[in-house]
Amino acid sequence: MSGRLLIVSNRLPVTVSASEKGGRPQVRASVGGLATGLRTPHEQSKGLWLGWPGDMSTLDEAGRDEVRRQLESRRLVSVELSPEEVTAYYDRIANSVLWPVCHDRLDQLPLRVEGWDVYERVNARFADAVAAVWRPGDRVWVHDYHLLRVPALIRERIPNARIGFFLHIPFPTPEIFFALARRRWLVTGMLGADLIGFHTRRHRGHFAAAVHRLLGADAHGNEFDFRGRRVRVGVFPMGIDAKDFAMRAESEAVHTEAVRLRRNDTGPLLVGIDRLDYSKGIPRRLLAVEQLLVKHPEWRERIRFLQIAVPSREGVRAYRQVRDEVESLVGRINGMYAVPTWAPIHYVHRGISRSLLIGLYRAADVMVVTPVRDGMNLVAKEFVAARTDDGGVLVLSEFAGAAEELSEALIVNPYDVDETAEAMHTALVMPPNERAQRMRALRAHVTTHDVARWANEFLDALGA
Ligand code: GDG
Repeated sequence: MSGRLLIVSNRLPVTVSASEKGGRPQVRASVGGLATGLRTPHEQSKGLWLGWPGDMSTLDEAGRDEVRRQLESRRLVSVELSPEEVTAYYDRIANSVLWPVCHDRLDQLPLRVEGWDVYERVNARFADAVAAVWRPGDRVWVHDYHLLRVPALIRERIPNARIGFFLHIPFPTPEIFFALARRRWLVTGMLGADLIGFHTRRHRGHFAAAVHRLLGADAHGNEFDFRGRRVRVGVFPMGIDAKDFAMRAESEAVHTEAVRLRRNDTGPLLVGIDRLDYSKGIPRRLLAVEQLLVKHPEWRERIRFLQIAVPSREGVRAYRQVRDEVESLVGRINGMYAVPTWAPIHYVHRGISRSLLIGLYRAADVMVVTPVRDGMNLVAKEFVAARTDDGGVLVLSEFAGAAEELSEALIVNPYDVDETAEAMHTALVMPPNERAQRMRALRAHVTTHDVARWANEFLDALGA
């Protein structure tokens, strides 16, 4: 494929850390799914990646210049935002309005929504940055809910640009999406693209229905005629770098972690790993652990449930509330069932290292992934990729995008606490041959449908 790829995402795939004593600031590559998945297309096309480098307000002018130089050497273009812009565009609109609506949580909407003007201004800044570097033949790939207006804003500046857009979170049913005062404007923003991608058929269907009802445009197959252009909508379930997870899972460092986590093999280990977000279903998951102890008392003083809850978006009130809720449930359940030598729930409110993360995937007897709504959920796929030993059982919510693909998991309705508890029990007593059979089928899927394939399929479709 000729031409460069211009990737546009809210965050650049790096973390900038200010040095303490006026030395040089450090720019380090991030390890997130998007950063990993797009690294190869970014390298191969000799293209550019445009995004916000993170807060640089603690750096002086020399430090900022140094960061810009380091970014340039990686072909990264920074879109710098003021702290006020970040508060309005990122905290208030993206994370406090778009995120809850796309995860079916109208109850989390602020009573008064303010900041759309800043959202538009920041999206225009991203579009300007693209227009400043775009050359004929380039393809542009815009990512996620922070940048819903960017495709149309690029289209205004470069009418013949080839633009792709991918939504990493769910597109909700129109009944919920229509709660947004700016619904038509947002959808029109996305329709500036030539190709719009979703993780699942369901999200694509919701989007097509919303477009039809808001704009009267009908999908012909997977295409719309919109303002004299053809806009295609497609399903591209994102994968992970499965080979890398498998390789690390067999490394010495991970093995050591896994052994340490199993301690003296005290009993079965159930694990949950999530950003501490109300979409991830952690409170009901804790109730399911409690229910497991009530309905199957034989597990008391035997199982351990370890929940890693990575701090997230702590500036947003709803996130402080879910944290309080989780911590009070952990306290209540442990208070009720713990004995001096054992507690059912281990709760860690902190990010962990990658080797501990993969060590946990390896040590878990049961991985519990029960979001009440999730675009895809990469943790479920990473767990599967790491289980080259064919061990472990995945309990997976039907409301994670991943459930459309991972049908050999034990699929549960996370709102049904009793059912989730029963699935945990089934997982704990599953015969080894059934466990291995399910895991092999899951791993075959995750390995063949990896993140490189995801990026290639999207870019092939965009190029077509
Ligand atoms: C959004 C959508 C969609 C987690 N804790 C630690 C850690 N992680 C890594 C995991 C995984 C990633 O973070 C989380 O990805 P998810 O997909 O599970 O969830 P979101 O952050 O909500 O992502 C989601 C995704 O975008 C991609 O489109 O799947 O539905 O919500 O890679 O491994 N990594 C380390 N320490 C931790 O403590 N090192």
